[in-house]
Amino acid sequence: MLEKYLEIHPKVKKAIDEGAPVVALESTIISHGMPYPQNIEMAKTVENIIRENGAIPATIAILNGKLKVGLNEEELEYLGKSDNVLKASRKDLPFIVAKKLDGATTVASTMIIANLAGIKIFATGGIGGVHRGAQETFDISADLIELANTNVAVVCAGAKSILDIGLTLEYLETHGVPVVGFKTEEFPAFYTRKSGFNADYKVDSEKELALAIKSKWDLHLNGGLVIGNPIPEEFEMDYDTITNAIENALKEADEKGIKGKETTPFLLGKIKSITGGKSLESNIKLVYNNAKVAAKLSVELSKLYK
Ligand code: PSU
Ligand code: MN
Repeated sequence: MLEKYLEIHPKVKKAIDEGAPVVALESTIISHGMPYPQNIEMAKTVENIIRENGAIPATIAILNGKLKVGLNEEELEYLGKSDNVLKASRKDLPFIVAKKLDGATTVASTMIIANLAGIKIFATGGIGGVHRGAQETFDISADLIELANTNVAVVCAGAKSILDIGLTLEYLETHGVPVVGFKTEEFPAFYTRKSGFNADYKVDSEKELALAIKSKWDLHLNGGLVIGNPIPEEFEMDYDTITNAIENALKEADEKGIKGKETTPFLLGKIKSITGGKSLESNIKLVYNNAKVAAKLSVELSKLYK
């Protein structure tokens, strides 16, 4: 049945069937999270970093209505260049598939498709979360609900302060999603290493983390994990610069009445222009750092499942 919908790249399929390490990657970050041409350069480099660290990359997207797991260069370039690629979260999947459209997958929909394909580890930049002012707007990313339900571990650089980090962590706690600090006590804040909030657990190695992930799913504790891997110090942004940029971006989004799925891409674009591209540079570097940890983690996890 699923074959009708799912198209797994032969190299990825072989790795999954053999229980070899595979890392899923999202495509909203390519189509809506970063500008051209840096997005394509980032997408290709991330895949190479995963290979260099012993795993097979599987970038996920929807092309012509097919759920694609593992893309070729041409497909990556299309996602980075085209204006016809829709931002696809859980709610969008059925329509993009049925209408044979193209969609870039968010954390939520990448988790769904990775899980259908049998991939357990996923690397990205940042997760969606509870937005600031959600008490009024109810803007809570579908990523959090997916993390509550779908068995995929997500390596990210924490949550940006365009979100309410405290409320995001509360939401995850309520839904039983472990929030892990990779070699840190503190949950990172994407552009900066510190957020002022603690992770639930600090782990010091990929192996230690793999053991906890396997235990979770062995115990039928369904749902994902959030692994917060701080941006390397040398690429971290100045706290005041980024805070100021975020405040200004939020103010402009409010004035322009930006809502719903447009919110995150709008804020990211604004922050980039306010910081003169510095935020984009940090964003790219932290994704590379997450790809490395995710690849090593998938190597450790695959040993446990052998
Ligand atoms: N954060 C980033 N870059 C991104 C996103 C989040 O730094 O590209 C994307 C991810 O795909 C994430 C999505 O899943 O935004 C969340 O969107 P929303 O808040 O509309 O659920
Ligand atoms: Mn939203």
